[in-house]
Amino acid sequence: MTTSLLHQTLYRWGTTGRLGDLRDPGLCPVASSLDPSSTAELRRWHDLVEPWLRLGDRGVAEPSFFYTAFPAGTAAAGEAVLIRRVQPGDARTASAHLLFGSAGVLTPRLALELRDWTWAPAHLPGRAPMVNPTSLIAYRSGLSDAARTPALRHPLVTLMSRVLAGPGTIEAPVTDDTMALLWAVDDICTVLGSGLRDWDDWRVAFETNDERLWSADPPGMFLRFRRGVPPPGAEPSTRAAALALVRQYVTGGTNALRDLRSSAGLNELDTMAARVDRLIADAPPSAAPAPASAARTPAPAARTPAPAESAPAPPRGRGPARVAAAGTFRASAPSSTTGKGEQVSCPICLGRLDWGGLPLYTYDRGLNQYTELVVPKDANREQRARMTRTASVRCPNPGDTMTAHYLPAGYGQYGSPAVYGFIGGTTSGKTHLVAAMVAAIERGELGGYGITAQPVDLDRHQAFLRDMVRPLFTESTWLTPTREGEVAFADAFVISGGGRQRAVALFDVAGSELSNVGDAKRFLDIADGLVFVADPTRFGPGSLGDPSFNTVLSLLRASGRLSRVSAAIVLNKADLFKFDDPIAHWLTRDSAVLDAAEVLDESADVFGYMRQRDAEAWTRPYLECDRATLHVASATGTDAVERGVRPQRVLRPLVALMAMTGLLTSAEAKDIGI
Ligand SMILES: Nc1nc2c(ncn2[C@@H]2O[C@H](COP(=O)(O)OP(=O)(O)O)[C@@H](O)[C@H]2O)c(=O)[nH]1
Ligand SMILES: [Mg+2]
Ligand SMILES: [Zn+2]
Repeated sequence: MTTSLLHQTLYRWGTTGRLGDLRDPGLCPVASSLDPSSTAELRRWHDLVEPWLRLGDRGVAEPSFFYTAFPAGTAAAGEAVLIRRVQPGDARTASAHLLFGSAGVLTPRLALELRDWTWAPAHLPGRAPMVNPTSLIAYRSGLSDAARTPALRHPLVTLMSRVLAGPGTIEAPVTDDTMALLWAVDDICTVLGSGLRDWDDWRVAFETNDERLWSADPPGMFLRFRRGVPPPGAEPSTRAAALALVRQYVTGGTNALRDLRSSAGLNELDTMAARVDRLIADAPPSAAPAPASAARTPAPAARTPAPAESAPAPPRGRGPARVAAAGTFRASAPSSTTGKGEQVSCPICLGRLDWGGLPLYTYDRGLNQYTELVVPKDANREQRARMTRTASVRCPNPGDTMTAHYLPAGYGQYGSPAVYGFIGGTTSGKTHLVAAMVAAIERGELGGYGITAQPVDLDRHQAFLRDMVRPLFTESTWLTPTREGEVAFADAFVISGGGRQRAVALFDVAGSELSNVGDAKRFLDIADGLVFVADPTRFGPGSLGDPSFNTVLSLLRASGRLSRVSAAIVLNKADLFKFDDPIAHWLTRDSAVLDAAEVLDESADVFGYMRQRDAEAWTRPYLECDRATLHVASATGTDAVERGVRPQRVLRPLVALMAMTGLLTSAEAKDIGI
């Protein structure tokens, strides 16, 4: 009969113990809850665990936890053991504490929960009591939160890729996150395969801090953590599947994994191996979605700096267009190639248009406006080609409140644009942030990342520069508040950065009250990326966070698009908190290099900072969106703009979004925001 009580045995270094004298000194059982009238059980367990009780010459201060369950068909089938081994110095300092019993009770999770239990020292009287796990509740602590923090995402994907490659021993370095990583791996494996026919092979066994030169591997899935070993590399064939699992886990915990298990049709498969095979077969080959018909050349991160475009004189154009009227947005499906030409969506009015056959326009820099292009009848093919290369077409689809706008004649080849929106309450700093980003793009600063950007509609771009950029940068005045609660087009660029060219459109989405929810809804039906602008002056205890964040997340959840949107959370106005740790650190770092590890470090730091400032609610997009990053930035770099603005790190969230939404295709880009 199985019992929920666990036995314990204490081991101490020596030559004598309850099993009599040993020939060579080593760990001997000195106390146990097993029946003292016979040593048979003690002997049986000693023989079972002996391979893992061997000692090295030198120990380490911290204990190591070893856990395994014994598979069916072995002498101890259905039982499991947890060994807490300590050896602060040479072998004589060693002791070990074993808990063992039914594997159904002593699970990997319980083993991890008991890490901080006040384990008895190894010199109790010979008879120790049995251990009741339920009475240890006070000593058991879960790691659910730690297992889902940003810092763990990357090592977890790597480790899970190795796990999915099949049972066997995996070595990884000991870090502060070892226990949390094991927790996550166990959570994921347990949801996928607990109780299945081949579960014995896949249930996680582990040793958390193995300092010995030689140690034995139990059969099945065994994760051994050692000091100083290099981190394992990801297994390429299973990495995408691992990524999919980790994303679900990090954003939605085990509930999300359960949903995945049924939506991916895993429930009908009755072995873990078959379920893992299915996941691998279904996982997309690359982490980042690529545009529908993009030619997939593995693109190395091109780092050719782009020449800065010299800005033409400011024209007398119109102000930034508002697209507030209902019906302006036409939720556009991804572009598809039709018989007569490509269907693309306009990045400015977001309407769908049939490409081809539209009259051509050219931007007249003297007049600062578009004029119809008349190609002389006698122009030869070459002249005609040269003229049309720089020509534009007028979008045939403007909505009722939308003024005429133009797209480059070659626009049809860019497919559907990447649509980004800026979300945040009134005065969170959206307008200044967009302005600072566009100013940086105008100065050619994306070039440092190997990205070039050309404005889509010169007329509109000039108007944006005149109305939204120059006042801030040239006249050193705060921008006047913009209208809130509606979706406003800001600017659009054609981006190339390794991979094919693609248009990016920036929209200023919402204030605190999304007064025009219908409009926001339509926008969110097509948005690929969101910049959540977090205002640190609003952080504090008791706050429910930014209502616009919450509304947008609810709308996305309702439409089932949460998993298709990437998020960059920007801790904005960082200049106001420049002495806070870790803000100070990140403000001093701004190299134009896309480094996934650095982005992750920054995300983890900002996440921690927000928690420390009682701003958990602002981290929701990170926990809920498919891919997400957190950033430190300041649109103006100062509270005293009259003395000049110095934007800090404003392009980093934008570049991260480009990576997360598949515009950048380098290996590094694919790791951003997972
Ligand atoms: N110190 C500081 N203040 C900022 C920054 N960006 C915006 N602000 C302040 O926040 C106010 C609102 O900014 P705005 O961009 O209009 O916010 P929006 O309502 O979200 O578009 C501005 O008038 C400034 O006072 C920044 O980077 N640093
Ligand atoms: Mg604004
Ligand atoms: Zn349009």
